Amino acid sequence: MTNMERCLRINDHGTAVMKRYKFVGAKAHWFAIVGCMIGLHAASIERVEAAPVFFGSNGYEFIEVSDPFTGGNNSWATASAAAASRVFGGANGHLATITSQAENDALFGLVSGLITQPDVFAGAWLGGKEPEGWLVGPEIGDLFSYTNWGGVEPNNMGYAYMSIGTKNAPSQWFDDSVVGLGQGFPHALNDPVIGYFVEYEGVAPIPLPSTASLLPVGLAFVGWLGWRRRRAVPR
Ligand SMILES: [Ca+2]
Ligand SMILES: [Ca+2]
Repeated sequence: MTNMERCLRINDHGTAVMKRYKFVGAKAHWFAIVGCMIGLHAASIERVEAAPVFFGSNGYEFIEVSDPFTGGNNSWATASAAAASRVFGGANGHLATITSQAENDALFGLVSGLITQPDVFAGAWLGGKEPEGWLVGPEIGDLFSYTNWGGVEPNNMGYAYMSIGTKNAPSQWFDDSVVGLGQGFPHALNDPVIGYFVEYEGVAPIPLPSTASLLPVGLAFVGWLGWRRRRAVPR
């Protein structure tokens, strides 16, 4: 729904109120709509996107890459740059850094159920590498504290990714091998990384005011215009 459509709807509800305050007629109708649209526009400036999911005060999302095994489409470096260029709530993202089981669970929760095919091994990049530890975010330079390696991992001194498919230790971590284009590049069979997790630090959600609460903005604008008109009338 566009802002204009929202305001037309709000204004229909507000007609009775406008009549009570004698703001009737076509001009008042349009003044109210303009005021409403100004209010909606002001609200939208502060609005944060709804897509990322919150865990604590951080936002998280999973980005699936189309054609992830072609060239550098989904290399760790490409994914890291893409994550850093994303903005949510005024904060730039970074490849997710996982420092607790709860954070791991929250991230896996973003994708569990997304891949419904049985026996699919898929993965999503994280912001670290073995043995260096975290390479991005506030933990940059830190060795891994919490880890969730699966089976024999880490066994390749590679970039970390989480298994997000339905087999091969879902929610556990792997480090990528040199098979295919080399370290940091996914491989359809060995390291089937199809996307990446983005984390945004310290972004509190700012809910968009309900459309009903914007009615006073429109009415206040009408009132102000009416006051100006009355003042402008020659006596
Ligand atoms: Ca983190
Ligand atoms: Ca490995």
